[in-house]
Amino acid sequence: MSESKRLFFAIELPAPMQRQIVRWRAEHFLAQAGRPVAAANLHLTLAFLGDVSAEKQRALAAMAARITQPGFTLHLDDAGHWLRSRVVWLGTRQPPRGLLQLASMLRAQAARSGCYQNPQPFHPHITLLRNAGQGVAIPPPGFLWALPVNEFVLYESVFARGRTRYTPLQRWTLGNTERNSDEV
Ligand code: 2AM
Repeated sequence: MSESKRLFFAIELPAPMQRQIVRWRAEHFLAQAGRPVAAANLHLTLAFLGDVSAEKQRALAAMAARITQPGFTLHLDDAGHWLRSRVVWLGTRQPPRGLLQLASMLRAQAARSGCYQNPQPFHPHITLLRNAGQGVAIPPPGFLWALPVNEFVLYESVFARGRTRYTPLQRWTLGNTERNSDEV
């Protein structure tokens, strides 16, 4: 039997945007505010899958390939701090319908495949800091990044030598009636 992988579907951020966000984070948060997520790991999760066998991964990929919907633009114009999970995040005040639809579809497919899905509503966010203490001040809105989203990605999460790395495994184009997916 093949080994399972820890997987999730997400929206990838282009490297220049990851760098911009990291610069903004360095300007607005003290070093002790929390543990910063590495630039290359900044992403927006659509559906977390957990530990998945190769067989289940193939089934999930086949279902993902059947999703047909247009792309959308995400406006990152909000930030917040979840005290319970100790996460400081970047997000959007008005999630586009396409984003909610995509996440809902992927989450439903994951649930049908037996991947546990958190019953909490989907809160689209990009985790900026982990282990953030109570007193972290969130910068006032006044920033905005517009991200055209034309694809979604299946990532593997690997924890090795004290670091987490997210590796894209496969990607699917949105706004395309011809179904396609690219192995990365
Ligand atoms: P987080 O950033 O809010 O912690 C890879 O770990 C991605 O999957 C992260 O974006 C993480 O969200 C998300 N994730 C990890 N465990 C999860 C879980 N049990 N339920 C939902 N999302 C999870």
